[in-house]
Amino acid sequence: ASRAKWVVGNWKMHGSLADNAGLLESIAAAPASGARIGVCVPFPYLVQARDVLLSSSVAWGVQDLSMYPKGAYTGEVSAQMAVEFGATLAIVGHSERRTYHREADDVVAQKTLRALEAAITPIVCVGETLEEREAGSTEQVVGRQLDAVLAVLDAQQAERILVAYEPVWAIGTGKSASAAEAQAVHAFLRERLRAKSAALDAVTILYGGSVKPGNATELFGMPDIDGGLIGGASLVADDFLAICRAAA
Ligand code: G2H
Repeated sequence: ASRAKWVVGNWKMHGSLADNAGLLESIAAAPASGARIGVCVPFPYLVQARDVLLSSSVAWGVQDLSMYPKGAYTGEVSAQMAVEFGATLAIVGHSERRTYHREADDVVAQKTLRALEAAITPIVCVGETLEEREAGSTEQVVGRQLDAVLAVLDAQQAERILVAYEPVWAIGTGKSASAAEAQAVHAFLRERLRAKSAALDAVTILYGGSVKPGNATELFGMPDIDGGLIGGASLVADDFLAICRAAA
C-alpha cells in the first residue's frame, strides 16, 4: 500500500551526553532505506539530536508534550518549544504516561492537537493491559483510546497522525505479542480508522512492545503493521539499525 513505513526509537528516560553521541552518530550514518527512521529523545537531548542528525535523513522528536499551548504550567514543555529544536515527531499517550502520570484519553487527545498545530507528527499510542486482554476487552479499550483522539481532529488533521499499538503486557517485558496477535489488533484499528474516513486507510500503524532484531521481520511482514516503536532495542545501535532494515 502507499502507507509510509516508520521505525521510531523511544529512548524513554535513558541516555547521557556521552552515551548518546555514539548512538546518534551510528544512526545518522545508516544508509537510507525504505522505512523512515526517527528517534524520540528526552527533552534535554534535543539539541544534541539536532546537531548530529541535521544532515541525515533521520527525524527526531520528543516523548511527550504539554496539552497546553503556553502559559503558567510549571514543568511543562510546549510543542512550539520542541519545534524550535527541529522536532518533527512526538509520542503522545504512551502507556507509561497513561499509567504513571494518569493521562486520560481527553488529555492525550489535546496533546495530539497541540502537536498537529505545531506541525509535529504525533505518534498516538494505544494498548490494553494484561487484565483487559484476559477479560476480552482489547478491542473495546484500543477503540476507545483511538476514538477519543479522532473525535477532536478534523479530516486533514486525522490524516497526519501515526498510531502505535503497544500492548501494555508486552512493553519492556521481553514478551512481544506474536505477529498474529498484533496483526489482529492492527486490522481492527485500521478498520476503525477507515470507518471514520476512507482517507485514513493511509495512516501508518506501528507496533511497539519488545521489538527486537529477532522478531522484527515477522512483525513487519504482517499486512497491517507498518513499522515499529522501539524502546529497549533502540538504545543499542546495531539492534536498532537491524530493526530499521527489517522494516525496509
Ligand atoms: C514500548 C516500547 C517502545 P520496549 O513502550 O515504546 O518499549 O521496546 O522496550 O518494549
